[in-house]
Amino acid sequence: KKAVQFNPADIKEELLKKYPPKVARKRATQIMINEAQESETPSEIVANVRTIPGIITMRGCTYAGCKGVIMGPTRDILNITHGPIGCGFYSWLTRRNQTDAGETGENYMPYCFSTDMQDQDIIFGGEKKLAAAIEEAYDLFHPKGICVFATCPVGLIGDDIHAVARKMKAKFGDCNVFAFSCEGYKGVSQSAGHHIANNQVFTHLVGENQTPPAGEYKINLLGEYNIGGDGFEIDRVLKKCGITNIATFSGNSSYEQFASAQHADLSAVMCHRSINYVADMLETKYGIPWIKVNFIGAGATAKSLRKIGQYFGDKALVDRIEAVIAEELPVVEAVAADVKTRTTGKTAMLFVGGSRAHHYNELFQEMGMKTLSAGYEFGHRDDYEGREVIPSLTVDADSRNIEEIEVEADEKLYRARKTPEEIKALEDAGYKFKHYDGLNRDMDKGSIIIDDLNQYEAEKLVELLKPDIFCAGIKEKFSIQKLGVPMKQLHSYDSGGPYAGFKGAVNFYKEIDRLVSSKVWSYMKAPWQQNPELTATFVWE
Ligand code: CFN
Ligand code: HCA
Repeated sequence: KKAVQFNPADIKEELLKKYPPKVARKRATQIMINEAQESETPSEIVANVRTIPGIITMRGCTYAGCKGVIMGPTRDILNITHGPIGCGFYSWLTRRNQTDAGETGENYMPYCFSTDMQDQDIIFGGEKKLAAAIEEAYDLFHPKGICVFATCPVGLIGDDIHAVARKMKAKFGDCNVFAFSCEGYKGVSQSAGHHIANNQVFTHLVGENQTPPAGEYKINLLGEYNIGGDGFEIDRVLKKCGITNIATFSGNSSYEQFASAQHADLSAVMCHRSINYVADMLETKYGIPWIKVNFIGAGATAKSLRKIGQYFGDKALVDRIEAVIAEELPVVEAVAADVKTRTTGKTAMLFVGGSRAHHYNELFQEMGMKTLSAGYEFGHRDDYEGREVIPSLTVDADSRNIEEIEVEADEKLYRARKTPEEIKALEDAGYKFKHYDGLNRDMDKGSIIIDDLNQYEAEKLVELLKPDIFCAGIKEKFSIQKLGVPMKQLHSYDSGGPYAGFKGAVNFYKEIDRLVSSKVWSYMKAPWQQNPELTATFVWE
């Protein structure tokens, strides 16, 4: 099958056609025909803004970003959701973050802790119930840390979760209890939850352990969550190279890892979107610089290892990294050469949270595939356009409106249209420069980049461009498959993984080859193929 030829401007128009004019105008600012090449200024996109009411977004909430994403994968901190049971239950392991209990055997991942708020707690307040839940958890497990997460009703009724946490911490003496005001409705997406989690974990935990861990070439791996075992594969490769990973934020992480993060010499940032705040705070407070890495894709993995080697500049390390790459890469390349005979020229669409659309684009390129359209659920402008300036983001997210903080931070961050004079002024004011490419740079000219894609537009895009594979999340999975197009979850990896590192690349090539080469999807008839006239009519009686 040949790649579809299309005029991106027509596609954009088609996507917007059904909307009322005001909605179409707003959505138009979030759909961009890509122009960005090395020498060009990236096209402008509006991102990190509220979803228009009535649109069925793919986004999640602030609680999900804080509890589910950042703190959830930590194995020996006991996470209590203060709220109705659904919030705790649905953020419990659906993301497929893997854990290995390690030597201590301490692992709370198999448990789901919640205060299970009821009507009477909403009416009379839930603080006493929360204190009792913390006490019960402490008595049963004696963990090093207990974290408390607010859900929507907690903010609405005004329970002071921080006061409860402080009281319980003082009472126990040997357990660090702290809370997150991550009510689901705050901010515009998961992203605000990341920010809140970053600030609290940095304030209450990082730096607690004064004893430097043993090992050479110490790094922190930021923004890696061990989905489908990705972190295990990255750790295998790092270890083989002789690089010591002090703390992963936060796949299979432990309390001690967070507490020791300030002892690292370098932070390697995998998912910039979710953890850039910690990276900046480690740099500002402890002088630990950060670099962007990407372990999705064999080429990207090799490049990232070399980048780490270059930072330390030590010949022994650089040689070892080269030896590891020389040993690992040929196996991967042999599989790539085989699958490429079937995958070259096939097309993909990638719509994932805040960094995977970018990272997986590289993996598809390694298979000779073309990404027709991609975007983030909740990326900010710097994730699209790249980033050049780093301000200090050490702000107390609980003392101010998180939306205000986000807007302010974004204004300083995004790189695109700053004049050389503006950049110089920022430099003079003490901001350090760092180059970090956004999604635009990696996408072909003429591809379509869409922020906060919704269910309607997803189906329309598939109908118009008929990609060979569509990648997104569980909410999109079945509607896309019903259109006769294979769908791969790039959040939870369905039941697969790891896809990171060298071994992960092999897994991914094989999985995608299977999906795009399968005949089964062609037997599905999409509604418009069966009956082009089919429409639904709403009759107002
Ligand atoms: S593991 Fe990460 S890589 S942390 Fe983030 S922005 Fe989510 S949970 Mo889903 S898969 Fe996704 Fe990224 Fe970073 Fe995952 S693309 S939406 S909040 N994400
Ligand atoms: C979240 C988590 C999620 C959801 C994935 C999906 C994940 O945003 O709350 O929609 O399939 O990766 O588990 O992004």
